[in-house]
Parts: sequence; structure tokens; C-alpha cells
Amino acid sequence: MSSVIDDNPPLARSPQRPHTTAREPVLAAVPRGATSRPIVVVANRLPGGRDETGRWSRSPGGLVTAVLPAISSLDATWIGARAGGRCELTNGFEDGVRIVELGTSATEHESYCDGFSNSTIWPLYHDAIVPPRYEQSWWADYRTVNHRFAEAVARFAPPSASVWIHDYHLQLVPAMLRSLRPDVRIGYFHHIPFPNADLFRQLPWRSEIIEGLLGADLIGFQRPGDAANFCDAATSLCDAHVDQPRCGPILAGGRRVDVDAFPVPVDAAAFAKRGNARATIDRACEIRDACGSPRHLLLGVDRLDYTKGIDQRLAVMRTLFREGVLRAGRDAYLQVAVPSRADARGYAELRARVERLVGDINGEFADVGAPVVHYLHRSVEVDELTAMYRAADVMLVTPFRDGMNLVAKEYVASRTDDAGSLVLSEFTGAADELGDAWRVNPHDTRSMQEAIRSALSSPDHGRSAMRSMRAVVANQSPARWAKSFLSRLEVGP
Ligand code: ADQ
Repeated sequence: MSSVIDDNPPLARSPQRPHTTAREPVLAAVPRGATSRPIVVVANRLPGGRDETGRWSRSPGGLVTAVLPAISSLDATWIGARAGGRCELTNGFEDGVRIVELGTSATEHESYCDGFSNSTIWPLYHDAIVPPRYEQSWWADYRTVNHRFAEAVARFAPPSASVWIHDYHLQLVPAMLRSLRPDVRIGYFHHIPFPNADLFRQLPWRSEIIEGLLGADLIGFQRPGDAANFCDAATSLCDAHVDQPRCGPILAGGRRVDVDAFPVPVDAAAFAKRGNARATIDRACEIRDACGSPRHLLLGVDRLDYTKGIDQRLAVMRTLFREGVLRAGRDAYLQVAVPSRADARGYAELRARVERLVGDINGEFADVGAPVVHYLHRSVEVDELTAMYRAADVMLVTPFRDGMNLVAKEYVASRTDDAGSLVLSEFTGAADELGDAWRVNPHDTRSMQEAIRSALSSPDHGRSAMRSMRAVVANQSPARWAKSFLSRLEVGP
């Protein structure tokens, strides 16, 4: 990627690979980039992996999409877990970053990742849309794996590094790392929502999680509301104080912890360039033709996750076809669902539910060779994704809860023609910034139907709304976002 974070020319990379003796920090000679400190990114997920043929491909999902382009010009190091590995550290250098793999056993991964992270924290932090499960053994493995991450960072981080820890899988790492390496600056960014204090109190290990996070020097959230929820939880559950209610910095354990919102952006310039390319526009026409050249093409693009509201949205589409607002032969819906957490509880059922609804709607309304819902269950390349954005008259982004939602911003950034309309759930972080979208409460199916009806019938309103939303995202870039976080981390509150 070509993102640069400041005016410094990129530094030449040493071809030498770090070795792995336990005594010396192996990356001591890392050249410096955006900040005056070397950068170490820590996340559960590695930025990509190799298939059987040895071909490297990027990991899907919002975290890698947001963070990798921002740091790939900085000669940074990325430490992530490899499930089913042999619990040893290996090294490599890919996609602009130095990679350190942390092996976890298949059993540990199941318990710490599928269990505590994805079946306890994920649902709890997404408004308990499905009931969170509280299992003592998952918590024990979560602590063990978090500690192993902290040890790996302590071993690999150069002196005085800026360590940037990402997301809910690693909430204990900040405090664990502080006790091992007090010389490093520790930043933590939370990509998903932070629930209100009343909901958070359900968690049997609530104080430990807050104390783990308070080990950081800087804690970043997507929205000011998430930061405020965290301040409430910290002050009500731990010995922590704030000068102003619901607002950082927090004073805890004799230290100041800076807390703020850093909304994750998309690479708007790259999406605009791709969206404007002749090849993209031609491909968008082909996509419309393949969908039966509809007057209105509606689009949904999501990770296949119950928080995204895909099944609810399909049910709304069925109603709109039943009521004649949408008509077979005139209107079509394209749903792209990226496979996600296929082995985790509930996800196979969600897939079955979504596919049954697609079948039901087509069974009821489609004609031979002319489906009304086109459904892809796979990842697609970014050029193809952009062509879909350009092809769609109405983009439906209707999660029940979402930290940010990059798809909404990508759609707006791609529409340099100012055409199209965005229907957006009020429970996404993106809704804070994209105030001109057709705003919906996804729990209220009437509000969804009304918003889609309005989006279909008001293309002129859509045009001015798209223009003003594009102006909002146009100046955003992952590089600027990373710079704002890392420079704040470096200097402190
Ligand atoms: P996610 O829950 O993964 O991210 P989102 O923000 O929508 O959700 O990001 C998904 C990314 O995957 C987008 O960049 C999108 O283009 C891409 N994508 C979606 N469908 C795809 C497909 N079929 N093929 C290829 N790519 C596809 C988490 C949080 C979010 C937060 C991000 C970033 O849950 O709330 O916005 O991290 O912080």
C-alpha cells in the first residue's frame, strides 16, 4: 500500500531476519517511521497467511483493513496468533510489516478466541443481542493467552517502543505488559462498541478487564459514547477517577490514562480512485446486467455475523416484495456475505437462516433464470467490491450494533458520481459521521421499510446527501488515523 504517515521518506528495510533468542529484544535495530519510537502492533489476528501454494493473502475483516495500510510504510512489527500452531515463535516479513506468529494450541484457541472473546465479550459488547456465556474455563484460558501475548511483546519490542494493542481479544495485555516492560508506551484500540456500565456489570470478571485496560497509556474507542461508557465503568468498578464525568483522562494507580475517540476511517482516496476507474464502471454495468438490468439494485455487504442484521434485512426485503414496493423483474437485491467464524457457536445456524430466507424469497418471487435475490457467500476482491458499490442504487447497512462499519464509508467514498443512497442503522459508529444517510432502527421493521421506500423514491435527495457524506469521508485515511493515535500515544495527555 502506498499510505504514508508523514513526510519522512520510507526507510530502507534490512533484509536480515530477526533471530529468536529470549534474552535480547530482537528488533532493536528497527528503523523509525511516523513517531520517534519503533512500532509494534499486537492483535489476535495476523494480517494474512499463506495458502498451500505459498501464496500470501490478507486476512478479511475490518481490523486488518483499517490497520495494515496505516502501518505498512512504517517498518512496523505485527504480533498475532496462529491457531493450531506449536506454541513457538516464528518470524517472517509480509505485506510491508514484520510478522511474529504466536502459536496457540487448538484447544486454547477454541477456549480463548471462540469461547471467551467471541461467545462472551462479542455478544456482551454488542448489546447482548444473543445471550453472552460466562464460563470459568474460558476466562482462565483468556488470561493464559493474554499473558503469552504480553510475554511475546516484552521479548520482541525494542526499547521504548510504542506498542499498539488491538481489540477485545487482548484486554488484559496492557497491564500485563506494563509489569514486564515499563519502558514502552502502551496504546490500546477497541474496534467494537464498549457497552454501558449497567450491561458491562454482568461480566463476572469486570474489574479484571478494567484493570487490564487501565495498564495502557492511551485507550482509543470508535465513538465518544464508547469512551464515556468505559469511563463510567472504570470509575464505578475500580479505584479510578476522572476530572469530568464520562470523560478521560482517568487517574488510576497513580497514573494518568488518556481515553478518547478515534473513529476508524477508510482509505477514501483509494476508493474514490477505484470507483472512478473505467474498468470499475464497466464492471458495474456488467453486474447490473447479470442481476437482470433492474431499475433498482439494492446491495448488502457484510461479514456473516448476527450483529449485522442480515436475516432481519432479508425479512424486510420479503415484505417489500410482498407489498409490491419492490417488484420481481424490476428490482433486485444483491447480498454478499463473507464467511466468518464458521466453527463458532451460532454462526452455522445464522448461515442456514440467511440461506433459507434467500431461497424462500426466490421461491416466492423469482422466475426461471431470474432470481430477485442474488447471494454470494464468499470474500470478493476489493476491485469487484467497488464495482458492486458503483452498481448499487441503494446500499443497506443495518447492523443491530457495530463499532464503526467500514462498508458504509467505503460505499460513500466510491460514489464519486454522487448517485446512490445509503440506508444506515443508527446503532453503527458510522452513523455519528454519516448524518445524511437514511437513518433506521433495525429493530423496527417499519422504519426499515419506510427508509428503503424513501431511498428508492428520492434520488435527488440522495444525490445531495451523498455529496455531503462524501465530503465527510474524503479527508479520512488510515495513515492519518494511525498518526493521530500514535502521536498522542507518544506524547501522552
Ligand atoms: P467488521 O465487523 O469486520 O470489523 P466492517 O467495519 O464492516 O466490519 O469491516 C468489514 C471489512 O470487510 C470492510 O472493509 C469490507 O470491505 C470488507 N468486506 C466485507 N464483505 C466483504 C467481502 N464479501 N469480500 C471482501 N471483503 C469484504 C470490526 C468491527 C467494526 C469496525 C471494524 C474496523 O466490528 O465495527 O468498523 O472492525 O475498526
